[in-house]
Amino acid sequence: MMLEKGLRKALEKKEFKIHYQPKYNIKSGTITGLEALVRWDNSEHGIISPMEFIPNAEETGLIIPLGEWILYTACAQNKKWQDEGFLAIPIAVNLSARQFQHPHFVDTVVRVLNETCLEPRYLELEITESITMNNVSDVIEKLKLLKSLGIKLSIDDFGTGYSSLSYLKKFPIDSLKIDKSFIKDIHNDPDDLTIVKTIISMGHNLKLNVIAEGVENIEQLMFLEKHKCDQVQGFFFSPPIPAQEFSEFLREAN
Ligand code: G
Ligand code: G
Ligand code: MN
Ligand code: NA
Repeated sequence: MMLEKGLRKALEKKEFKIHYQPKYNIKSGTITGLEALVRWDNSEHGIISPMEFIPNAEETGLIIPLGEWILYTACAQNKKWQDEGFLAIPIAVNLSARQFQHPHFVDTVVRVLNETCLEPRYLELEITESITMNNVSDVIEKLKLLKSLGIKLSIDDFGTGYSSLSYLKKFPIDSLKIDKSFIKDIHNDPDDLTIVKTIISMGHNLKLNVIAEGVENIEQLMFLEKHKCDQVQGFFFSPPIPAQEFSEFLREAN
């Protein structure tokens, strides 16, 4: 298949790039973390969104080497910033279900942390509800193992999957990321506001940190602050940007 061949070549040719997006504490306004988001910088087509190639990488299994490259690059970059004297904050890496399900996944994470010398508490893994499609007790075992290493865990796109409530109690997670589709009209749509308020209070009752993604304007930010959301992320603050530019955010935070 053409895309698959293209993706393999792109890995060899090092055409993948990682962009970084800051996360902020809503009360203090300080930077509390960042998320790594992959892009394909293709010589012919320019920047290609992961939405266009991650599904194919999952189907073909290429997500295993690509995912490892992303994990390694994100951890190495975070360690580099720490070594340069910037504020130490966790870097969040998105995981595909297939990557998480791979039998060597935990070993890979441990090896990457060792190779990059990044302390586990400065790595956060963002999983989606789709990982629960597989054997749930296996999933819990793996999550517990990662958690015991000191790695942070969060559920991404929260509210868009299914069976979200039963496993919230069973999974050793730290944070819930409210999906951006609920944030979009939070200031106009009473249903969305109800959903967001409910997720925040449920998260807090379960002692979880709650973060809103896709914050694009001040109205959304004010609603989230009023309803005690812990953290925010979105275009209002910054889109995902290259490492070089991100250093400027860290410089300001120091
Ligand atoms: O940043 P952007 O809007 O282009 O991301 C689109 C989608 O691709 C999102 O669902 C995001 O979670 C996913 N994505 C971005 N980077 C990665 C990655 O490194 N690994 C995986 N598995 N998904 C990613
Ligand atoms: O699935 P995940 O939540 O990891 O994907 C995050 C996606 O959302 C990325 O593609 C990222 O580029 C995008 N994103 C980040 N901030 C905003 C925002 O404020 N608005 C919108 N529409 N997308 C955003
Ligand atoms: Mn994410
Ligand atoms: Na998301």
